[in-house]
Amino acid sequence: MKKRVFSGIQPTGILHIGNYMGAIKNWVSLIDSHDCIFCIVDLHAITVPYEPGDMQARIHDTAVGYIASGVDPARCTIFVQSDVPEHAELTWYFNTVIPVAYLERMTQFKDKSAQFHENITMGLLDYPVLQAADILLYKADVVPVGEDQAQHLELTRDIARKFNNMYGSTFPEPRTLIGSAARVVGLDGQAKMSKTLNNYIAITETPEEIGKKLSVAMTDPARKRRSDSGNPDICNIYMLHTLFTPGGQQRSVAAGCRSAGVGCLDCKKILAEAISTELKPIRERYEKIKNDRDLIRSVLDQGAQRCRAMAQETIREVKGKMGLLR
Ligand code: AQP
Repeated sequence: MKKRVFSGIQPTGILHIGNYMGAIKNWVSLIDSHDCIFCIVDLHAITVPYEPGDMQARIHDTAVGYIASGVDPARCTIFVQSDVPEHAELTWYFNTVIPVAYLERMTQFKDKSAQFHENITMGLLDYPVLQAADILLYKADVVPVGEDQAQHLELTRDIARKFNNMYGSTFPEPRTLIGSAARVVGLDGQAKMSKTLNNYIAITETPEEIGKKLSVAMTDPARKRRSDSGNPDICNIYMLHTLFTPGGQQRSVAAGCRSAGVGCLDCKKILAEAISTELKPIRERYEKIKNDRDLIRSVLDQGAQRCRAMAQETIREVKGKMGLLR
């Protein structure tokens, strides 16, 4: 039996190189060795203000982005969270085992509460419980995510443990799998690269667009003139080189920055080329399938069908243990 992998991304905008390097590339590496389930988590995306009229287009674009990035639907399961109502049902059962104080401690809740302080919803507080339900509904063994999700995964294990203690052994404690690109910083050089912060390079951007965005991106702030030597260790552009640029070229960029032999503009041009090379096949696949509504519908329908059957089985077991099954 293959171990099961579960992970997901919110349909909050076009996928960016942070999502790709932090999560999706890892997903693709597990696709043949594991039973992989990849979700488009629309119920999470409605925990902050959003435009309902855009939601279906965003779900479509996210599915296209997954497939274009190498998440081959013939070798894994892709589905939309709200197509399987059992996610919300299991969340409710978990709400009865997890103390509110655990949720109030979550860093993402604190950050998003500050960002959306005019209406901090119950859904925003409950976000990590829904995430735990996503993962445990399928009894996943491994969850590949970026570093920002590590705290939520710890909470998922807490919930599994508490449920098992209260009602008997039911859920495994899933392992967090964080890849080498644990936290890709945005082009502002400060915050995590993020769809809503608009500090990203999308996986579909052309070499020209990538070059333009990089040309105004933050570098080592202490390097003011071309003749100043720079410090690649604190430069966000160099961090991106470590993810995209081949080793030899990467080392010569770092040495050139330290000796002031390579200026920031040249360094950014090399990076733009390296990112464009990595994204080229993704962009080409994206263009090829982006209007194929039948393909996307059939992938998501098949995924929902498989997941619904698995989810119903877990819910039956949970209801039985909680004394809710007639
Ligand atoms: N900058 C990042 N570096 C590494 N990993 C990242 N991930 C996101 N940004 C980075 C990983 O991508 C997966 C899905 O993220 P999500 O869309 O569900 O939510 P998010 O983490 O909040 O991503 P965004 O882009 O920041 O979305 P918005 O702006 O809508 O909140 C996760 O595995 C995450 O770790």
